[in-house]
Amino acid sequence: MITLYELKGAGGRLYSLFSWRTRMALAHKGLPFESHPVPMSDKAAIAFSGGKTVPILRDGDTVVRDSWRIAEHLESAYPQAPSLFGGSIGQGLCQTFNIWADRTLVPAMLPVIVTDIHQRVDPADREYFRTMIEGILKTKLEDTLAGRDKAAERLGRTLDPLRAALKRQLFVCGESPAYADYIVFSVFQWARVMSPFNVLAEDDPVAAWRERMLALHSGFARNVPVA
Ligand SMILES: N[C@@H](CCC(=O)N[C@@H](CS)C(=O)NCC(=O)O)C(=O)O
Repeated sequence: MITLYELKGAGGRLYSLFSWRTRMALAHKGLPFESHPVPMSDKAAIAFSGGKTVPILRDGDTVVRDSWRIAEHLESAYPQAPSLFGGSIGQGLCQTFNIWADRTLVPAMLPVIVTDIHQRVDPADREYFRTMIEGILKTKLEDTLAGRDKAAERLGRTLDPLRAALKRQLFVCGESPAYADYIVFSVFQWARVMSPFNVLAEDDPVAAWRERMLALHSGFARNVPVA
């Protein structure tokens, strides 16, 4: 039995962006799992993992924390199921891409949607979330909201290379999706679950790709509570 510890938002929203990478990886491998959502401030609930963040995967007797390490675990523990990386070169390249996404794409999306996230976290997490995020962004949430249009423009520029790639191929990984697609998708699913703000224009090739991602694995990511 596989259990995924992730974040519990208001109204059953599952908003941990890193956990979406794991969710999609599990669906890709065809592995059933049980979701165990916890409030962000409840560190006692995840103390067994030795850390303070989700996702955490419990796979039989094995506990793995950190979305990248979980992807590596799934790839090596379930080699017969569809591959997440397509071999060792793909795995190395994908790790580089994972770091790029975490340091470039995630910070570009955060100021665009953060005030909406704050309104939709578990009510018990409101103050915890505000303090944490204002510390990271070094601004009050209200000031971040005032700068949203500029942040959305910055996000648009950050997406440029991705947009160019998705004009040439259907998925980040080429003809069919794999883990690098799930890395990027997690950022858009985070936005979709927590924010009504339109982060992509309808005619954007990235929007068409997002639709393809939502259709995967029998609409696995489409059919969840959203903003
Ligand atoms: N590098 C980690 C990042 C995990 C992470 O930051 N998770 C967030 C939720 S998406 C979290 O648990 N934050 C809790 C906190 O900062 O208190 C991964 O890829 O799993």
